[in-house]
Amino acid sequence: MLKAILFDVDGTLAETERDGHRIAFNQAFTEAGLDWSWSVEVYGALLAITGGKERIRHFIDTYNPAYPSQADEAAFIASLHKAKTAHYLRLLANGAIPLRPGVRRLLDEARAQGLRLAIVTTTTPENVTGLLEATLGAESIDWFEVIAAGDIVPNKKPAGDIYVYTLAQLQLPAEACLAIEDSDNGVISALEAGIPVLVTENAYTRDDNFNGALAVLSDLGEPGREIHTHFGQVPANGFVDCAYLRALVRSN
Ligand code: XBP
Ligand code: MG
Repeated sequence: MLKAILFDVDGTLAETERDGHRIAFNQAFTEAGLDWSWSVEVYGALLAITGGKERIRHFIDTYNPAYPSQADEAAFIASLHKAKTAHYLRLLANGAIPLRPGVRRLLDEARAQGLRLAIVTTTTPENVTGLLEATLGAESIDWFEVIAAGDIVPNKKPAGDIYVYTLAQLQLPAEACLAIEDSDNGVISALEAGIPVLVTENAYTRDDNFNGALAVLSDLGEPGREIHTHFGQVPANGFVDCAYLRALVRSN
């Protein structure tokens, strides 16, 4: 029986990557005097690497960009990433990033029905609270029993660590939970912890294969707004509600 919904953040709660994280990385690069600039396309390729610090390191290793050689590369990346987080938080506070369709509606319904909620993400903790504050108000931070984020576990998605950590915090078995994710990395991570997954895809993840997901939808949908079911059970009401999530978990 479904007891808790576990939400991924980036690409799932909101389309944060292209017009949020990417812009903030570029602002941090410019501020540091680097001529690096991640285009929409390059950023799409870099998304295969989760975690901002890990993404910067991967960029340095594979694209070999010019930059002043550093005695301590880890410290250099950490300071660039800290600046990036500050830029990202500013973008959020300016209202640059809305929630995806159906997110607020589903959260409201889940809370009304006593379903437990958690956030399970690779991003930095401040980015999660910043997004929640900017979109749902500061009080929404308390709607989530667990906010599992960033470096809290040794290995980021696609490793299952962050989901295993969340299950332990919630003290729930994997089968009592449903993860909502937008990417292969997220699906692999949840499945490694044994948690069933619903996918709401987006422009960056459209070509992912989502192997093992129970269903793949365009988004959570809203009454009167069309959604597409790419795979799995079609939402009977035309949008994702708690009854649909329960049916998905029962079918697992
Ligand atoms: C998103 C990520 C993160 C963000 C950047 O993962 O991979 O790296 O792009 O965040 P998820 P940081 O979809 O699991 O939330 O720069 O704070 O790491
Ligand atoms: Mg995601």
